Amino acid sequence: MRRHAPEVLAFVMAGGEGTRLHPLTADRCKPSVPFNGKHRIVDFVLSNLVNSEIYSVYLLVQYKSQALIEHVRDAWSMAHCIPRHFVTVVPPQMRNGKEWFQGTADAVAQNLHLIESHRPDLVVVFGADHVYRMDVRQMIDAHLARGADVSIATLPVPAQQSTAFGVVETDDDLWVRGFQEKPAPAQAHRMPGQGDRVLASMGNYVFSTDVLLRVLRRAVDAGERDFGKDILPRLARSHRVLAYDFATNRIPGVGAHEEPAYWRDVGTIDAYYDAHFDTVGAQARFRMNNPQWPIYASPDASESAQIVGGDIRASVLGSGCLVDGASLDHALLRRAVRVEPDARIADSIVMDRTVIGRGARITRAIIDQDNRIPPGEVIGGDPVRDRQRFHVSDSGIVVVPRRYFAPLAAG
Ligand code: ADQ
Repeated sequence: MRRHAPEVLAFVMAGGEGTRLHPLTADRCKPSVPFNGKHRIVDFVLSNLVNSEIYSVYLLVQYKSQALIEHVRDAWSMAHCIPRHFVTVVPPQMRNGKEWFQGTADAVAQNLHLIESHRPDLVVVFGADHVYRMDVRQMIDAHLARGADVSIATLPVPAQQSTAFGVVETDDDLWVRGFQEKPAPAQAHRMPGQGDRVLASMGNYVFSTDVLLRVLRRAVDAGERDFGKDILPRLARSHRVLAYDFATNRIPGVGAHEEPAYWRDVGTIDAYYDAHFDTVGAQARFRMNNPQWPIYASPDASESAQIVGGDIRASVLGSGCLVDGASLDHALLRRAVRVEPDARIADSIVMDRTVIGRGARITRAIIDQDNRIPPGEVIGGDPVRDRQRFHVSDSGIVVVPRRYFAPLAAG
């Protein structure tokens, strides 16, 4: 039981360009990329913070942030009458010179005045491109109980994935002895006795405020710009840096069961696609719906989905969808998608307001929003043909950009 809840200020790092999610990030930043039937990726971190009773949240944005700003306005405006309850978007304001945020640490360093004016006990700095549930209070409790200066949320991943993560080396008590940012697998520090696995940073940090202020003031002078590349490798040698074991984080589940720990970086097309299908099915690895730990989305005034007829298996239909005599097998349709007779969608994600024309075949594809797929069109299933028109991921997922097939004019 927590006795005195510390004052916590959160920074959510939402400025990532998301080049590996291209073309989904052609005109929106990574955190505002849609996810599942009605969410955007940023909703996971924001829900985790708010469900953890952390209500003072600054969202640091940069690239192509218009969609994200509108989403935060629609989905995350918290009661104005309660002091210190806010999710506020902070654009780069060039307070330390004529430059945008040059990296994650620089983004926070350019906003030190916000920390100074709030005077919290702790500052949490969390990434915005992960699908997960996490009770941040449990990490904070570990940070305080162990007397850490900094805590890094961690979990084991296969060593071949080391180039995508910060790799943490700890002693037996989880004190961090070394930090390598995205090392090659051959150089990555292996977890003792854990097979060929490394301990990965989840990009979520808890800082004691005075430590963070000192570190970032020095970083500005030393030209250090990134937590993963510059700050954490240095702090691992000089400060009490704790690895927080994400596997110990407990989330109440549906019914009597605890929710199994799940975390996924969705920074690539393949990881993004796979994470969607982890949410589908009666035994889904990750359930979007957990009333004990909701993942909030923007309010939705559209009507319920309607199935006129068809053959439908293991699929998700967002509100306002209309399926008329089509076949859906592992199809994830977001809001107001219309599927016309004899169309077939398999192992695919279709985003808002898209129309799948009569008899079209969509296989292992992501169709971004506002497309009108012509009758009889075939997308997916033939990498050579698909590559001539579209981006195709390493594992063969075809991505059709927004408005590639222009929608008909209204009326
Ligand atoms: P990456 O996710 O590859 O690795 P990065 O691209 O810096 O690192 O993104 C981290 C977060 O910060 C993302 O949410 C991104 O949107 C945001 N961001 C990036 N640049 C920003 C900027 N200039 N301004 C504001 N926000 C910005 C990081 C860590 C690794 C860790 C992985 C876990 O560096 O050590 O293992 O996250 O996914």
